[in-house]
Amino acid sequence: MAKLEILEFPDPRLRTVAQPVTQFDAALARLVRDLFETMYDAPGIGLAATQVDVHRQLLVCDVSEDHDQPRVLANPRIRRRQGTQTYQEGCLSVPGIFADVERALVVTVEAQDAEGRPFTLEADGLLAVCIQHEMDHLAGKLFVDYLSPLKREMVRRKLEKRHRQAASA
Ligand code: GNR
Ligand code: NI
Repeated sequence: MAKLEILEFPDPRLRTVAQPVTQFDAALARLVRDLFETMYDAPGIGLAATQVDVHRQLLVCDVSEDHDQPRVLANPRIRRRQGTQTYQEGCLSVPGIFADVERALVVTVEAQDAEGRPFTLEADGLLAVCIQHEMDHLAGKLFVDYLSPLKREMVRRKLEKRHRQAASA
């Protein structure tokens, strides 16, 4: 197993649009294990392959307190959205920044598991937030994109300053 490096905003690689997963092989199984290790270690409730510079439509999540509900979604598609909810989101790629984002309350998602088996999942609450947040990553989108341009610019400056300080430390 290996912990992977997480890209941070405004790294342009986070804007890459992921390609479909086509090979459900041993390399994919290893990537899934590494995504979980990286996510649990962070700690986070979800992680998209985009965040570790792998541009495939693959995400993992686990919103349980006990880390006993791991989910793998390859090639996810939202088939139905119902209602709205607002949740204060954070992102491992935008560390230390939190902001309210409005998303669907319930999503019906079709995806494939790590072996390529198709399944349908109806998610609500935090799981629905997390899946929508991770699917945005696969499309090259970040939660700060929902903020005003001024706020997003403030976030960019703050993180770039922190990156400079980390580089010179
Ligand atoms: O760990 C995470 N917590 C979180 C909290 C509210 C809304 C979304 C998330 S996802 C985030 C991990 C992450 O950045 N995944 O891409
Ligand atoms: Ni994120």
